[in-house]
Amino acid sequence: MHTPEAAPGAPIATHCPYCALQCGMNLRPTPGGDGVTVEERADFPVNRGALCGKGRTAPAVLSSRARLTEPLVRGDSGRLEPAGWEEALDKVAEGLARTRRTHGNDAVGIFGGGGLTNEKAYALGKFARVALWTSQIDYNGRFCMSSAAAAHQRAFGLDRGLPFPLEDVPRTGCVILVGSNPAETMPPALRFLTELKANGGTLIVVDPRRTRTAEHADLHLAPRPGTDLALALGLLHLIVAEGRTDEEFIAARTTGWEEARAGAMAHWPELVERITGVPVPRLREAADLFCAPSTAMVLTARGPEQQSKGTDTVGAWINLCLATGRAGRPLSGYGCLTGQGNGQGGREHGQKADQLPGYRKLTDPAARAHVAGVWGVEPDSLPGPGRSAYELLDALGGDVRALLLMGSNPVVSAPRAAHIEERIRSLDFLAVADVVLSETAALADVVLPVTQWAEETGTTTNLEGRVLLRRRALTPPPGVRSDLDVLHGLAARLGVEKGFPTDPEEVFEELRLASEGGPADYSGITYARIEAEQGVFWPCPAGSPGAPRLFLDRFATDDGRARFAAVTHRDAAEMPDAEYPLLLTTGRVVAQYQSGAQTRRVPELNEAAPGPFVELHPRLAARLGIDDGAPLAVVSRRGRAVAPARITDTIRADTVFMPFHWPGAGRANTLTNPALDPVSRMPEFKTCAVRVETA
Ligand SMILES: Nc1nc2c(c(=O)[nH]1)N[C@H]1C(S)=C(S)[C@@H](COP(=O)(O)OP(=O)(O)OC[C@H]3O[C@@H](n4cnc5c(=O)[nH]c(N)nc54)[C@H](O)[C@@H]3O)O[C@H]1N2
Ligand SMILES: Nc1nc2c(c(=O)[nH]1)N[C@H]1C(S)=C(S)[C@@H](COP(=O)(O)OP(=O)(O)OC[C@H]3O[C@@H](n4cnc5c(=O)[nH]c(N)nc54)[C@H](O)[C@@H]3O)O[C@H]1N2
Ligand code: SF4
Ligand SMILES: [Mo]
Repeated sequence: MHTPEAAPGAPIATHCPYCALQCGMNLRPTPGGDGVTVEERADFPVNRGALCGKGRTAPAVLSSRARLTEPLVRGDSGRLEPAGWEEALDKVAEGLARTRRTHGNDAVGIFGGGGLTNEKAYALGKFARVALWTSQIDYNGRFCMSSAAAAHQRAFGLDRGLPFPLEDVPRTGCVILVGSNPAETMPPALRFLTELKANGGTLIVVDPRRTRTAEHADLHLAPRPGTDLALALGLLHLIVAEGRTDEEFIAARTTGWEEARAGAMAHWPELVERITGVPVPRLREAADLFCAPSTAMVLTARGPEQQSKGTDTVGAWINLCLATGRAGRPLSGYGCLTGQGNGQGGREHGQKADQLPGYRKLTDPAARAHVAGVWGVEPDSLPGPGRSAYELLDALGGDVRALLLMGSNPVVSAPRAAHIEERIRSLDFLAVADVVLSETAALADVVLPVTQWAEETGTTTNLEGRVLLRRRALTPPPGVRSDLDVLHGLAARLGVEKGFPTDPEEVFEELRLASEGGPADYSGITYARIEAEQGVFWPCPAGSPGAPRLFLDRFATDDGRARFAAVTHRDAAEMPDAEYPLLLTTGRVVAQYQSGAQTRRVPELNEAAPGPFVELHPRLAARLGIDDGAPLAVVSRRGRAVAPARITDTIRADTVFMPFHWPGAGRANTLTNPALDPVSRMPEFKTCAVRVETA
């Protein structure tokens, strides 16, 4: 049973457990004293009190019957059975140590999550390097914003999703929103777009579906999935041809224009129309709307990013901003709308395969020396970079034989999921820390029940780069421990007695030191400051006020100039053919979150979104003789999924769409293609070839 932390009547100010908007909310202890209710918190500027249904119902997960409240260990019967914490932790430490002894350090893997707090992500990365000495750590953020992150690094020398606060969005002249559906994925953020329009700004939405977001647009472009790179090049072509580039800005603040320009010039409008399906007049309209005002922004999300050319695609959209002088200036620029609760902070502090805290590179000798100093180990003892998320999951049961998983549910969310599920089943040892028995946890040898959100304190960094404090509002049920406790207990059993504190603020104090001087410098941020200032924007060295707006004077590259990307269009890894004539794209609905592990436990959300479906156009349905609601099989080279048809003219006739929130027969990821972007190692969740038949 839960016990509230505050006196009855006193609300605790905190943030939502789910997406990267990290809406502010108050938690008020219930009169009976056994839980909390969510209340409006109007003072937080990002959502000003507004919440979506997931945020409003978040406490239901913690008190759900599905909530794990004691460790589970797979017994001789083959079933998961309740066990004590000492036994469970002993088993995990043994499982990991045995594999290490027999197969070497890199046979032990760790898979983390972008929902974990900064403190947890930091501790998990440190645990891999100093308690297990393994290079094999990565996390689900690789499946999320890694292409935008790579493009950011390449263009600007720094990866912070938005280089400006969301409050700047309504004040710019034009926003191109590419493959982002905030009406479903960040409802309170829709306000920034409606205010933009009320202020006289224009909104262009690029999405193969006329989404609820696209309905707000002045112009909706519906390209074929996987063709955003050509679209961006086509727009730049028109802008160059019409002499609308900002030559002064290009000369003063960028490098690489000639090659980028050549790439765009090779994509004349008629060719782009053929590739994307977007008519030339619509392209011209978009170029006009973008160039007319003196300020403009391009915002991308998973649509253009989750492609095997996601990095180049984002690069092409950044090129458009640079060529028109719409970057590094007030109220203008490129931004990526990061997804998970701590999608930004979770990509900065070392749970990524190639990374040390503070967004430092694991291959940089100075970074290794600095972080090793904070950790009290020899720089040479730190392993090198490991495999990316999909490659790590694909190696399970082969080179990597034991896995500790925290904050992800890859059985549902990984591409080519049936294969990944089979890889997970072939492990010698799997331990999962979770709040509920996710589909992946159900396969584990040991399941560790952990605290989450309202039951613990910790920081997250929202999509704006604003570091926030979530505060504990409830005493967790007995039998449940925090992820930090888990790592502390495991490290001790692996012979590392010190360096894994269980108090989040103590971990944050160490993270400050480890990040000091790095690109994502948190050294000037404290819990007290976050609370006093409604969050603090990094980079924030000691004494700094924080940095809501980046790049206004210089970009973060060595020479201070932004770098154009030399890119040209290429096809998706899999194109439609006679056998698989349609394109499948995947995404989200408002009432479910990710693999659904949490939101499928909330009755109100399940009623709103009870199961998977396949969106298809009436023309396609008529051709196939399919009625609305009839079971439909979608078949790709990876497998077959079955879900009811949802017939709608809001989707292109050559494309079908499935949300990915459910396991079982309707699992969208049974179908998806794990073709990886060569730079970001992002899988191609947004495009694969399929055929559709009656089930
Ligand atoms: N309700 C809800 N909200 C969420 C989440 C959730 O699971 N549920 N998850 C959170 C997380 S982690 C993330 S990453 C964000 C994701 O937020 P979004 O990126 O907004 O979500 P998606 O639905 O994955 O994709 C957005 C749109 O991309 C379109 N799209 C598909 N293929 C293409 C393409 O080739 N090109 C273009 N331009 N568009 C394409 C889809 O039709 C879809 O409307 O949402 C966050 N918020
Ligand atoms: N087809 C398709 N697949 C996709 C996508 C897509 O658009 N299309 N999007 C991709 C994207 S952007 C993302 S981000 C991934 C997300 O997919 P997943 O990585 O599976 O994310 P979640 O479902 O949020 O899984 C988080 C798990 O951690 C648990 N959890 C929550 N909080 C904590 C905590 O504090 N500690 C611990 N130990 N556990 C916790 C939850 O209960 C849940 O089981 O899916 C990717 N997969
Ligand atoms: S928009 Fe995101 S952060 Fe806000 S309430 Fe909904 S899920 Fe939570
Ligand atoms: Mo994500």
